[in-house]
Amino acid sequence: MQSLFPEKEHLNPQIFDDSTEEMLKHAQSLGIETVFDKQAKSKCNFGSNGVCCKQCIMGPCRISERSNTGSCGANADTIVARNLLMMVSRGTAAHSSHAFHIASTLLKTAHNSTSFKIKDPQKLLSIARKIKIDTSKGIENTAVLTATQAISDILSDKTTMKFATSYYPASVSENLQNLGVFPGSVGKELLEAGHETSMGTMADHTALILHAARMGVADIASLIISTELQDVIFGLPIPFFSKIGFNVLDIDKVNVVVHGHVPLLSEKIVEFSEDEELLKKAMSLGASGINVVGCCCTGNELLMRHGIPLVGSNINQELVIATGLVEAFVVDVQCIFPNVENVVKKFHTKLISTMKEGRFQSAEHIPFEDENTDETAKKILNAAIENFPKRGKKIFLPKDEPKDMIAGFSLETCVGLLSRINQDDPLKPLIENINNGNIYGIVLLAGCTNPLVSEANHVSIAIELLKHNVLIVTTGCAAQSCARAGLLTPDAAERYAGDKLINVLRALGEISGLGNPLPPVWHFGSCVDNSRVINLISALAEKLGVPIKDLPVAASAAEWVTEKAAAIGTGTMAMGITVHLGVAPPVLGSPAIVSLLTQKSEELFGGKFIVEADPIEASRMILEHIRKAREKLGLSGSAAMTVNDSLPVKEPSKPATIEVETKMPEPVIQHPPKLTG
Ligand code: BF8
Repeated sequence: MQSLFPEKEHLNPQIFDDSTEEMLKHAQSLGIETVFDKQAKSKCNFGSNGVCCKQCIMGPCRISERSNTGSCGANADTIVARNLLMMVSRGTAAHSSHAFHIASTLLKTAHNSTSFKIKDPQKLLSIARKIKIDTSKGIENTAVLTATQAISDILSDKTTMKFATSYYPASVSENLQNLGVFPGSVGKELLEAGHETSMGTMADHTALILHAARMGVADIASLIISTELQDVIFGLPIPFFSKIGFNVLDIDKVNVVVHGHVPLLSEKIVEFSEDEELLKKAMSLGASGINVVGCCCTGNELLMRHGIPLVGSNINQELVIATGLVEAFVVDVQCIFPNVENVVKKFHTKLISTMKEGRFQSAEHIPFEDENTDETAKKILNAAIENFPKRGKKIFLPKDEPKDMIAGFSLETCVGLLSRINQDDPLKPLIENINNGNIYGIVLLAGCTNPLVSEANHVSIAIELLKHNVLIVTTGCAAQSCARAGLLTPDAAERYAGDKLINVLRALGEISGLGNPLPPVWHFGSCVDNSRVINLISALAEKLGVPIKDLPVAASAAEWVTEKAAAIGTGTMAMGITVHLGVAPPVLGSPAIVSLLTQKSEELFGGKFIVEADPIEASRMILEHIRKAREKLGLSGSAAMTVNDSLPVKEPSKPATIEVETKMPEPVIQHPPKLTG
């Protein structure tokens, strides 16, 4: 058979984890094309620079040596800025549609018309107090008012989003208001963006970029709505031990993969996977049980609240099916490659779509409404069980065992843990350790895994920064990369954390009851849960009384792929956080836009984009950014460091300032009720 990978170079053995590479070879042997082949063949360089315009039928036009404008005279700056605003808008539409769905579900749940419950009334009350909603008329009424406010933030004709004004630090809101980039409702922003980017309307590239920033800020508020209200319905994340890898699929069980982002139905699939009737039926057909595993962010959501194992991130989705072990591949919305339709045709796997926004020509569509999630979950599990006897002989799993990990961090987890040190002022120990340099800075590793970049970048950056005592928090597919590299384990703390950070992790591990250091990389959940990190950073800024832009923090999206990542990155930057991108955004065709995003933005927002493909150089740039922030705040340990400094890792030079109580509380990290493997 002709190889699908005639140019082996892009399969650099260093850039894939062994299991992914093994699965890729297997898929290749079956003649299955995946994103790895397709991207190399399809990528367009004009589009990459952002100078392609498809706004009207005089075109499509592109800026090239032959013409420095489109047919209408739109120059590269206008075209690039318009394209970027449209990209950020689509990402925001995806996130706010998710937020709208969750808010509607909470509203219906409060009216008792779903089978969901208000699982965490305390969280609901804390949200309501934050957005200044009356809580005096009981939980249901508070839920109605909170959900209604969220819906109004998404769809009404307002001038400010309450979830933004209430959650962002005052200094951020004030700066955004002064710049005229504080969002009205998301719907209003989307409407105006659609209008401005239509042919012959906005031709001021600065105004377009400022609108992209405003849209990004609205996007972050949408993330906050989704995360906060999901916690109300499903409960807060709990730190869990779990596993990641293709081998979380179980040869003896009915395997159900849940993939996408909106966890409403998948929560029910997990719940009913333990239903006695269904288990009996599975056993009657020769299976030993039902095994639900997660892909992408739906997977992250279930991991955070139930410890459900992860089978893979965005670049693994086709390969998961190529194991031949998946009875049902159940998708909701976002980041689902249409190619999964082609791959399932080679196996017995049923592709089941469940939401009206995410349909596929040949998938079985089993839609759910909030009112019928129980029935839909059971129907899907039945379909998976009945498919088990049809499993073929083409099954394959890589050699490697799944990797262990600990996940389930959030602002509440951190405060809960730290309150065991200082009950009255839980953030104080964290701040003291940032002040004295035991924690040199905090960096968020976020975003996707990209087949062109592959997986090394998140991991390489994490390892470089950890050596320099930077605490890593992570979300989305980036978190899964780190997990597959074993960075979400106590062993990784001993191996990679710098000589000061390790002390902090050991002390926290002790107070958590883990008996080992905490992992040096903290999994904060799905991409929507980037809001948890924003909330943590906002809490630190408010506690210290400094703007976010002055904190020794940064974010990195080393392998970003999607419009949603563009929206989150833009919003994060506008809030004052410097964001590293490992893949250039489609703006290089306009030096003016490049300058706006990488330089001028720092004057306006305090945050800026750093674009650097090389992970080691990117780490150096991030460290330099943190060093300057520390210097400005007058914190210790601000001397310049290079990533090549070989820092001692094991023995502490100075004890961390975390005092550990002599009486150990109960462990906070839990084993999930069931784990495969
Ligand atoms: O929202 S990291 S590929 S799965 S966009 Fe998608 Fe990117 Fe993965 Fe989750 Ni986020």
